[in-house]
Amino acid sequence: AQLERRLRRALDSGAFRLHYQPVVTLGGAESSTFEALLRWTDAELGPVEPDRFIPAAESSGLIVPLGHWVLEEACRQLRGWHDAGHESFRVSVNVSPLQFEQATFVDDLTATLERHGVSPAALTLELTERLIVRDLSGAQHKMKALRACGVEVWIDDLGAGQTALSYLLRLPLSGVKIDRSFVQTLDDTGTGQMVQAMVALARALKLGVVAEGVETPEQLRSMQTLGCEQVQGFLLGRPMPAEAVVPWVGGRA
Ligand code: G
Ligand code: G
Ligand code: MN
Ligand code: NA
Repeated sequence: AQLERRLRRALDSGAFRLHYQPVVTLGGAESSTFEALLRWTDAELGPVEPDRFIPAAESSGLIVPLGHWVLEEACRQLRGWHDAGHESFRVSVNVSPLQFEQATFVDDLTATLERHGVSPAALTLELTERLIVRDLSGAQHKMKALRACGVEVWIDDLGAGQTALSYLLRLPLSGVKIDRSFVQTLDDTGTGQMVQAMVALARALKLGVVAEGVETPEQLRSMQTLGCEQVQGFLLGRPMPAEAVVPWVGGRA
């Protein structure tokens, strides 16, 4: 409850920030998609981990206004990058089930995009399996509307939860992000085959694939060998403040 009060105050006082982590396409194409990640430094508590405050924001319902702020801020930032000549930059935003389940979610999102003059094609939403399990038909309905307006939807943390694989067939998805636990246990028996199977499934469904949590050159080589076309992780780029993104891209060119 105390954390909740602090969260509410942080939201009112503009204490949240977004950091951006690059999603890198292997073998060529310039990297221009960045995952937006919430950061919060409380005056007394210091930096608070999202793994701690997001569950608190979810259980209190604060995740709804906080999630609105995240989308607003991501669109504002996209507009800034596009205006500065980085028209290819895209942002991927994590959306909590409670926020996605709001009846006005799709309308609010399209209004935010319009207000900032940002193309829907510049935005990806990352949804977790939890959401689909809760309300498959509601998720289908909203995802169809999002796809129709040009916003991509990806499944985050694939393999970490309880998705029935059949759900992947029934949703208008653009891609899947393989949970970092797979990348981090590649030496275990069967993990490589599991990743290969997820990649094959994604290919068959014409979905993109991102391997998350790549921290070492060995992991990068393995994921490449297993057929992952895109990777994300500390080895390639840590989450960074917005102002570090353009220099980061420049440093790779
Ligand atoms: O950035 P970090 O790895 O510490 O994030 C921890 C968790 O918090 C991840 O599961 C991530 O998806 C989640 N998270 C980070 N930013 C956001 C956000 O803006 N909205 C939601 N709903 N979750 C987020
Ligand atoms: O659940 P989600 O995939 O959205 O979580 C994203 C979180 O993963 C971010 O908070 C980010 O800080 C973290 N992350 C990104 N790359 C790595 C990595 O290479 N290793 C670890 N341990 N965490 C990572
Ligand atoms: Mn994510
Ligand atoms: Na993830």
